[in-house]
Amino acid sequence: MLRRLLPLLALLLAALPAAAQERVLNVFNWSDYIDPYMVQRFTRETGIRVRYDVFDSLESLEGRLSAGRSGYDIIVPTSEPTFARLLRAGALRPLDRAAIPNWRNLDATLMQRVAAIDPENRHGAIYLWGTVGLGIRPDRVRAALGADAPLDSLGLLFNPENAARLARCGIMVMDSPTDVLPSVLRWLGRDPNGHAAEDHRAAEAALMAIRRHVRAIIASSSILDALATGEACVALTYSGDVIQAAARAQEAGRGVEVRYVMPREGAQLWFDMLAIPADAPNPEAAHAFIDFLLRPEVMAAITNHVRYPNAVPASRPLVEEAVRNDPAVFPSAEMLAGTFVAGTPPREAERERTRLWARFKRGR
Ligand code: N2P
Repeated sequence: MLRRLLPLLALLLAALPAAAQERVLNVFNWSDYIDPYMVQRFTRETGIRVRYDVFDSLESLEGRLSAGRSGYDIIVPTSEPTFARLLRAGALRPLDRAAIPNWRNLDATLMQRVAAIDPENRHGAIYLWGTVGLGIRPDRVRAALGADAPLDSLGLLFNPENAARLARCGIMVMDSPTDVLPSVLRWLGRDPNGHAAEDHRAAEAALMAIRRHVRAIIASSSILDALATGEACVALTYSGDVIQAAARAQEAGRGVEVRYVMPREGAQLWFDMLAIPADAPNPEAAHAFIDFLLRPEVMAAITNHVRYPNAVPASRPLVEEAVRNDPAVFPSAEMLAGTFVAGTPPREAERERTRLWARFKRGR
């Protein structure tokens, strides 16, 4: 019986359109960057199974994609430099707006900001955004530096005297030259996007001056864990990661207080883009996923879960009040005025940044 049915089944399958057979969406997203329940919901609603991989730095995302044929349908690169570079290399697929009716939910002003590198926003929608700043344990920092410690200054980290006194409670820096060097240059009063030899020399000197006080230069995902357990008292990393760590520390109830501070010297502001690789195996599912994510209630759930702001204003009233009113999650216009955005350094400068970063990690 079965043997007679099999050829019939094969015939039926062959008659189905390829996409209906495939029904798999391959996602490559940052770690701790979605509400997992929303992924399940997408599968429940569409029948599309999601294979979900994570990365925790732009360097690892770029490394994975540069060879081509990554097998991913959705990637989430930061607008600059990674998204801009992939776009220029022809590695992204133009989006079919007709398949993304929820595109109209996107904040036009925010999207305008990324249109400078992607004319008419043809290749990407903003997923979430945030800043680079400091995760601190205020009590530990005050204990080490005194009651009037400059809690919101990059000087906690980059002033070697401060770093020496904070070394014992744990200084950490995320392992990403791309997302750390602009803040180093800003601290030095230089153009955060400077990439002359002189900029690199100055940044390296500043990093080397604190190197022996830095306990760990590790993946951003590990920094999140270290902040949550109280192992780090000053860490340079992504805003929402610190806020997630603070929430975890509070839940653990062991008296670890963690706070996110946007540096008074100016924080790096970034936008992460939902994009489809040019060679994505299932672009149809990718479009369906982007459309799903841009629903206000889905976006609100994601912001609640990961503590990063999104680009869908209609989600805002659905975000939990405590998250909505937290200026560390949603910075005020005034706070945003002091931020800067990273650019896309030329290849040779990028190589120099990689080399100086390796020396920083080695300590010589
Ligand atoms: C999430 C990291 C935030 C993305 N863990 C930084 N662009």
